[in-house]
Amino acid sequence: MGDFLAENDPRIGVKEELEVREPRKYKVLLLNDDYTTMDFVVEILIHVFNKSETEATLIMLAVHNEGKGVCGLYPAEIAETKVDTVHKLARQAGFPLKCSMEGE
Ligand code: NFA
Repeated sequence: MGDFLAENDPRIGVKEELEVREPRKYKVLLLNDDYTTMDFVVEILIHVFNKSETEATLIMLAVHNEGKGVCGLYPAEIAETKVDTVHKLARQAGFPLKCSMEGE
């Protein structure tokens, strides 16, 4: 009972090694439609997805031309909240804009 160094003393406790891992990320997508205005989509990309006006315009045009486009990669709960926020803002503005998420 005499000669343990404090930092290694098994009587004090084992130092646990907990691996820290990145959470799984999900793509959040915007879908094209014929009614939502280009300006509204750009505003969504700036305010919900934190894009610059230039980036927002490029993503909006990609969605317009290709049918869908990636707005960002987020952990599940954040991705779900972004999808809900887009649908709520679109509904309030009277646009049918759709947003979805897709696994990595
Ligand atoms: N296609 C829409 C228009 O021509 C613009 C749009 C872009 C809508 C991206 C939805 C997503 N007004």
